[in-house]
Amino acid sequence: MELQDMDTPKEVAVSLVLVVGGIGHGKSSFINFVFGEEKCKVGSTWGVGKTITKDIQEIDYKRKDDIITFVDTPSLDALNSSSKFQNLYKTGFNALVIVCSIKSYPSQSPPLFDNIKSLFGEDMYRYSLVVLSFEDYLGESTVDEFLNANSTLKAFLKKTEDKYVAFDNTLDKESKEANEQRARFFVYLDSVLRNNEDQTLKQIGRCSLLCSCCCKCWSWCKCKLHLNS
Ligand SMILES: Nc1nc2c(ncn2[C@@H]2O[C@H](COP(=O)(O)OP(=O)(O)OP(=O)(O)O)[C@@H](O)[C@H]2O)c(=O)[nH]1
Ligand SMILES: [Mg+2]
Repeated sequence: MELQDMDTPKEVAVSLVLVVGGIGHGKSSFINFVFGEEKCKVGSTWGVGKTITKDIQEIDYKRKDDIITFVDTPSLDALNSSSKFQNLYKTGFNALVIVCSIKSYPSQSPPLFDNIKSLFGEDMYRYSLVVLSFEDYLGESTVDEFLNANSTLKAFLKKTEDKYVAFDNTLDKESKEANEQRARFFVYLDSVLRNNEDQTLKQIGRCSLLCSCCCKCWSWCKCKLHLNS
């Protein structure tokens, strides 16, 4: 090894992973579970529409060769008006973890997926993986049976190439089952990160000139030449 290599600190890759989902679907609990300790505030506001997480919170998960920065989020409405979120979105996310509660589905979740899609656009699928939280609510049923009974959700998951993992946030965090659950999640997360390499899910600005490509499809300019940024 050259002396120069020893002096230069190794550059560590940092991936920004946004965790989104409905109020009370277990976003913060999921992050705590991954870390194995309480990093984010958790609480029950079942049915009253109030979010416990008031603004976004970034927490670094250090691995041997890289760092994953998980971003906990409040409700989607609050998220959209958060300047911290808007700044991160301009930088771009390496992955999107959508937390969808088995307990609340289907009463809330179809509009939830529509809202997420309208916030992030069609590009989101290749960055997305879904955590089906509250797996403990399945009781004697299997995840496959649950998905077969919920075709809208099944169709959504198909668009992510079936990147989903059922998750029980109430498992003993030290147990063998908990480690297996974490490992399953990281297999999917790493596959999303690998597939996108240097690309990120980022906000595309509005075209200020209404150039020819906007006029053709009447949508946001994707030529990146005329962005307000
Ligand atoms: N039984 C069960 N309870 C869960 C699970 N995940 C979360 N909870 C509980 O659900 C409630 C809401 O969890 P949070 O993690 O605060 O949910 P959140 O999505 O972060 O909620 P907001 O920040 O309010 O949007 C808490 O009482 C958790 O203990 C799960 O997998 N199973
Ligand atoms: Mg929360």
